Amino acid sequence: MRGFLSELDSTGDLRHVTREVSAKYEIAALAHKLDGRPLLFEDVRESEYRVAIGVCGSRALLARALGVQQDQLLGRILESIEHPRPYKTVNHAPCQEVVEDEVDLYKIPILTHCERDGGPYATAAIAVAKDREYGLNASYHRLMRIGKDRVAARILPRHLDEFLKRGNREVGISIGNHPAFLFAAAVSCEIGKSELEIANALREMAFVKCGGNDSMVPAECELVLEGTITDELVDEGPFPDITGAYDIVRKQRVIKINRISHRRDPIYQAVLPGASEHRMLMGMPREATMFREINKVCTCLDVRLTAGGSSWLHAVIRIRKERGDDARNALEAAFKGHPSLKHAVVVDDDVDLDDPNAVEWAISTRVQFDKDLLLKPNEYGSSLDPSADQVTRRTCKAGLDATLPLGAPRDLFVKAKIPLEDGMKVEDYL
Ligand SMILES: [Mn+2]
Repeated sequence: MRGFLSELDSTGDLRHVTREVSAKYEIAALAHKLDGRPLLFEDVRESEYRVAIGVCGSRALLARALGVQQDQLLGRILESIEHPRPYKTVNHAPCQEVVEDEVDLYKIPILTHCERDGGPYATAAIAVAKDREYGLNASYHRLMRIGKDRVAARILPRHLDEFLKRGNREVGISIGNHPAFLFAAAVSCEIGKSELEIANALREMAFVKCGGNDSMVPAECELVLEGTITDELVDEGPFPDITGAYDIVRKQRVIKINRISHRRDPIYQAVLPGASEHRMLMGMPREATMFREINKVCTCLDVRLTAGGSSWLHAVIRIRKERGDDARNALEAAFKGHPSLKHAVVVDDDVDLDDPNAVEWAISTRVQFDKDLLLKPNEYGSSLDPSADQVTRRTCKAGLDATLPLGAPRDLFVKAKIPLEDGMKVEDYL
């Protein structure tokens, strides 16, 4: 992460906050006002650490971190998921420069974000666990600090949970990571496929073994919490999820932290819940899987999970229409590529899917609802949609075909062009 922050500094894209701020609400409040922009807080009242937030807060930042153009992102991501690359390991690593004599989580500026939060929460914590057969797995777990050496961890029934059932309790929790690792850890792939290798395929990076267990963490990360997942259950939450609305309180496991190591002059990293960084990291891997599925049935040019749909529930799909049923097939494929998807609109290649007004324009001028609306009642949907049945997760999904019928008189549907506008510089006139 530190190298990427320097790159951002070199172009003036990292905002430094030198004024003293509190880890309780104040950092979250400013980060919320400046959503999407990377910030470095240099003077935190409660801690010696600096705090970075929003490091990967936009597509432009992720593209820059991975060294690709924005329109190549989804392709690059799919390539790394399909062709993970074995990484180098090192014996000495910056993240182990300083080993704390005593574990004390109160020295770390774990932020308190929102009004009703159950406590201070680590939001950019990536836990790496090891299994003899499956190898190393990396996944995000929000961690609520409940003591000097204890956190409550939200562990969904996914890979870490499966590792636990197989008797693997030791984790290396990495905080302060390069966008490539932040992104790779957010990818959902099959068990046994290592997110560490996906990260290394996105951008070469080395890993180091933890000092007190057999897990591995990125050598260049800022801070490592080595812990043991216990059987003790405590109330975890409330805490907001990707939609920005509060998630319920659940009984979750306690992780006992046994060892803390970090870089000299460490930087703690946070992701603001529900903000653009959270939405991008969680949503973009699903854009990639939708992109893959839709391209199996037609020519898909790009996919967006929209900001208004929390980068999770609503999508816009841009296709080059070649057959009459392309849009319908694209919708079905999108629901397959992202099972939590609730609503999708398919547009033609002349519509800018990053402009909500352009998408609405396509809906307003190209849709006849009796023919173009696909309703899918009683589907299994997202747990994050409060309007879905909260017990069964049943929901009604909808797709909209906002593409022109093949053979429609295109002249009636495209925007009129003003001849001199392309290449015109407004500065030459004002
Ligand atoms: Mn996994």
